[in-house]
Amino acid sequence: MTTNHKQLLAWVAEVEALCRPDQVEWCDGSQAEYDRLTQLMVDTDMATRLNEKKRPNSFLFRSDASDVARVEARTYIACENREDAGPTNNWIDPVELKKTMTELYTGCMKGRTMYVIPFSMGPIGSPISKIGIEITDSPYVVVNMHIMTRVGDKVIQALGDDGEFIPCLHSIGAPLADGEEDVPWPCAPLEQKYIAHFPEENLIWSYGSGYGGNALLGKKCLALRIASNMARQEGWMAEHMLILRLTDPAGKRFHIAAAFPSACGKTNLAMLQPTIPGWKVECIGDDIAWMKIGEDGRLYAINPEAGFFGVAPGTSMESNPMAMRSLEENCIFTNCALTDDGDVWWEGMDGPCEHAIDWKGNEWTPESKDKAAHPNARFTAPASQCPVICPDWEDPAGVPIDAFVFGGRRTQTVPLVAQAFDFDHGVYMGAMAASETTAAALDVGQRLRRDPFAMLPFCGYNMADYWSHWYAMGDKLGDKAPKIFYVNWFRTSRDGRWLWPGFGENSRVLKWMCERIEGKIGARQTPIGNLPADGDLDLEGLEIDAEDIAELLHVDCKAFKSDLEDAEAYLAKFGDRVPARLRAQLEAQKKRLG
Ligand code: SAT
Ligand code: MN
Repeated sequence: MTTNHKQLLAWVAEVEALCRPDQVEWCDGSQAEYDRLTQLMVDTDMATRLNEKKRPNSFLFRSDASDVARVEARTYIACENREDAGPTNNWIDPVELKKTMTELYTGCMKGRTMYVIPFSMGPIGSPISKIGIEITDSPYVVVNMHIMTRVGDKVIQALGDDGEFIPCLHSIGAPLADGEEDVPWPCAPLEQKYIAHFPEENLIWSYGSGYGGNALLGKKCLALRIASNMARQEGWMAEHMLILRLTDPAGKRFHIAAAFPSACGKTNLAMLQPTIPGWKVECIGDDIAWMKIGEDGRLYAINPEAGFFGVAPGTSMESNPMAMRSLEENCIFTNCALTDDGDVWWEGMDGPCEHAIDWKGNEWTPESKDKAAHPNARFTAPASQCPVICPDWEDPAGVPIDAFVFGGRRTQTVPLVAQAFDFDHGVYMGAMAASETTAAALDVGQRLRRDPFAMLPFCGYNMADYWSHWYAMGDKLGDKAPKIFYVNWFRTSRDGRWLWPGFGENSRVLKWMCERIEGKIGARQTPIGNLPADGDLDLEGLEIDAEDIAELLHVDCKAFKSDLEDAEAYLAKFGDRVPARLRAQLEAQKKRLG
């Protein structure tokens, strides 16, 4: 299919002239294209085809050991004024960055094919969707984008001759000299990696990495960093949230959007199998929500993605059977281990593994010092393969959101669940969210960090302005605004044991939220929010010590008080851009804690 879109043709020609690939291919999104490219990568030893009997049409990739996760220190917001990026983003002057990156891009695709990928974030034709064009020299990116987004001719058609698109330029940054042999995972050294966003022109430039959110530019770069900025300007929301539908035994539906940092169990919650009889969860999305106010004044959400890019280690029939069943065929695995019978394996998968080739390509046995799969090993799976995908997951109108849930990984202090007193207090809860860091970004170290709304690495503008935008949305939504909750599945006892069983049992907490939304039950008011009163949480059939429950629902005012000092210092970083309403919430919290 050809296009007459002048601006698109001009941009592609300009990039071709700069990057000098050997050839240019426009991606049509077809199965034939997917099959041809995966075969090409098998033939050039970039990919391993898995055992057709065990996992049909699926492939394993091993990345370079230096290119295994998002690189936050190399991720930039390049806008004119540093203050507009704010203290949580790496800022560079756009003119300077363009100069540096233009030099890097010059001739960077030599010896390679340049792929032009037209993609839609969100169902094609939805008023909430956006079109992007990714140019990349990585066939791995092309096949992942096939799964993660809607790719090809249908997008070109929707774009027409003058439709709006977001240009996303990506190069692995590894040109090939004449006759030079390629490596299985070409990429550039760390100091040449740049994941750059130009929010003033809705432009993305990424160089040097082939991994995940650094390279699949529709995901974190477009759907969060650039989209969050567009959303603020246009009056909608782009959030790092899963979306699920919960149906109660009477058939009443609730839609929940929940924000947790990377690798804190969003995929598990999105596909949860309730342990309480009669309740059902269906998945709409596991990572990103785009939300607009509908004609009835409620907030409607779509999942802009078409697949799951999930953390493999820890995923099992026990922890997430619906994810496991989504992975049975047509999937891409990255940095998992390869078993002797040509299948994938990772730590925490059901059943042991006696021998494998690890993610680095070395022999591995349970005695080996290293892990078989990288802690940030990923699967790329079509969302349509999930057995509990919601029948309305591609509804262009989206689903009406009843509740927002925030949370993180906190082994101490934070109780199992608390409801915000009102929307303003909920924004305070989201803004003050903190989490122990995970392997999804390895360059940040292992520690507790504030991660407001789980957007710390993904908010494309000043975080304080983002909080103001939340208040503005709350005002527009008025009494139709979703109710707000804060959860923590990760509390441990003094001897390091998980206090809450998690997984399917989390449905008990969701049920409590629904009953609160419906006004069916009261709550115990505490200084930090409304908690389930004794007997409110449905614990029937669950074997759990009364002491553990008491601990899980205990509010340690002393610990929260000492957290306040840190919260104040954190807010101070944003100076006078912090909305007065957020400061007022902090003061109110202080008073309540006494
Ligand atoms: O690599 S990604 O950024 O897509 C995954 C994540 O960190 O959530
Ligand atoms: Mn994520």
